Amino acid sequence: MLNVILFGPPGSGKGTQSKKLIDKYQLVHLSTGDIFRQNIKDNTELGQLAKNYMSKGLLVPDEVTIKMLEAEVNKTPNANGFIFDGFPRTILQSEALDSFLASKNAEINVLLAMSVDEDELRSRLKERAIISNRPDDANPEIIQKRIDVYKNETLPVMNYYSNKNKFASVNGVGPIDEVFARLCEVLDEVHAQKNLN
Ligand code: B4P
Repeated sequence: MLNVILFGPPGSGKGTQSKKLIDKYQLVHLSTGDIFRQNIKDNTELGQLAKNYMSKGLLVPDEVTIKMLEAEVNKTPNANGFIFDGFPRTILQSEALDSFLASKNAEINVLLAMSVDEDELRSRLKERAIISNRPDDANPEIIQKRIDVYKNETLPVMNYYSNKNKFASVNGVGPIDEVFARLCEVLDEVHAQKNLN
């Protein structure tokens, strides 16, 4: 199993790159943001709750998010591995993910971060707002809130995996295919290393 956390600030390209990576490495894509948006569209109870937080640029509470993620993983017991896109976003989510995977004799192999400067993030999200119909992209104040939440609540996740020697980072700025090639270089190495052990 190859389990990868694709990590980065809002608009860094996690969703964009995940779609390409799952094809190449035959992994299951789990995007907590996509699952919340689908629930909002279907007007489920979870969707109504998530909407309250997402529309303000805040994180959905850990308890709800962790339960939802675990249920999604359990839907594909025979997966080759997962790309976790947008999860974990807090230390509590990281600890929950690690013990959940350990209960299945599995683990995170690497947290792969994409670094993108704030001006570039703001400009990407502003552009996406034109086509995405996402309320959290439409307002510059909410975009800033998401960036601030990332710095305060999500960045510590990087140190958490770095302390476990499971951290790598690539430059997330540049054409999509170039960023993809950078990610593949790291993942090929992680894959080769894993097969050696
Ligand atoms: P997410 O759905 O995870 O979305 P995101 O972080 O905003 O964007 P992403 O990084 O995936 O960017 P994308 O590829 O689309 O989160 C949304 C919200 O859901 C959160 O704010 C939170 O409220 C909630 N949520 C989700 N997970 C949660 C959790 N675990 N706990 C609690 N709450 C949670 O790229 C952005 C744009 O850039 C696109 O338009 C793309 O075309 C463009 N782009 C991508 N790569 C580019 C490149 N190399 N160059 C130029 N443009 C590029």
